[in-house]
Amino acid sequence: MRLLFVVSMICGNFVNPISYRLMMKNCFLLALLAMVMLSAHAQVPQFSSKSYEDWVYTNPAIELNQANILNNRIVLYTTSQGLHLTLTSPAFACLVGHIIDMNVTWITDQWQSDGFNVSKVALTATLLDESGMPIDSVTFRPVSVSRTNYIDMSIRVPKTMSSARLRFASWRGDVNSNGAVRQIVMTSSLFGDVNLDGEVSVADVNAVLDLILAGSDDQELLKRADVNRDGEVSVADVNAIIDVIVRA
Ligand SMILES: [Ca+2]
Ligand SMILES: [Ca+2]
Repeated sequence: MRLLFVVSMICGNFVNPISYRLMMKNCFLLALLAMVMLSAHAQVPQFSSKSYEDWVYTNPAIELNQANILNNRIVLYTTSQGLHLTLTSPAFACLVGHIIDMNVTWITDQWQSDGFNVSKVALTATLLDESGMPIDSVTFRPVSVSRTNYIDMSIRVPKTMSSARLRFASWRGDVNSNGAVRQIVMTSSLFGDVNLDGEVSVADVNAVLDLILAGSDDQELLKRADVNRDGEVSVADVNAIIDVIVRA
C-alpha cells in the first residue's frame, strides 16, 4: 500500500487529473482485492449442525447428518472392540506459521450419571497431512463437565504444509458413550499477529506490552496475545513474537 501510494503520488505530478483519479481508483481496487484474497486464505472450513459437507465420520452405523448431530448421536470414542470413532474435516488450505483455532461444542446426556468419570474425558484434535498422516495433535482434558461444554483448542501449522485435515477423536467419559460433538468452528490466524494487521512486526510486540502494562477485558485480544498458549500474557509472549520477527 505504501509503495502504491508513493507511485501514485509521483505519477500524479505528471499526469492529468482524470488519469490520476483513474489510477488512484485502480490502486484502491487492487488493494481491496488483495485484502479479500488474504482474508479468504485466513479462513478454514467450519463444521456445525447445519454444515457438515465433506466431513468423514467413521461410525458405519451412524450417518453424519443434521438429525443425528441434533439428536446427540455423533459420538467420538474407542469401542470395546478397539474401533476408533472419529470425525475428520475436509482438506483445507493452510499457511505455514498460522494457528488454527478450534471452538468445539460437546454435549453429553450422562454427565450426572454415577458412572461418569471426568478424569477419563479427553478430546484430541490431530492435524493430518494430505495423505492422512498425523503431523501434530493437541488434547483437551476438562476439569469439570456439564451437559453442554464449550472447548477452545489451537494447533500451529508446521513448516512445509500447504493443505491439511483435522481429525477429532477420543471422548471416553460417557457411561454408554452417548456424547456428541454438536459444533466445531475453526478459524486461523498468523502466529504472533496480535493486532490482526496481517503481519508480525514490532506493532505486535507493542500490543502485548500494552496489555501487560494496562490490561484488557477483550478476551479475543487476550487470546491472540497469549502467543505461546501457556494461558497468560507475559514477557514470554513478547519473546515469542520477537523470535518470529528475527527468523523472518
Ligand atoms: Ca501484526
Ligand atoms: Ca503466554
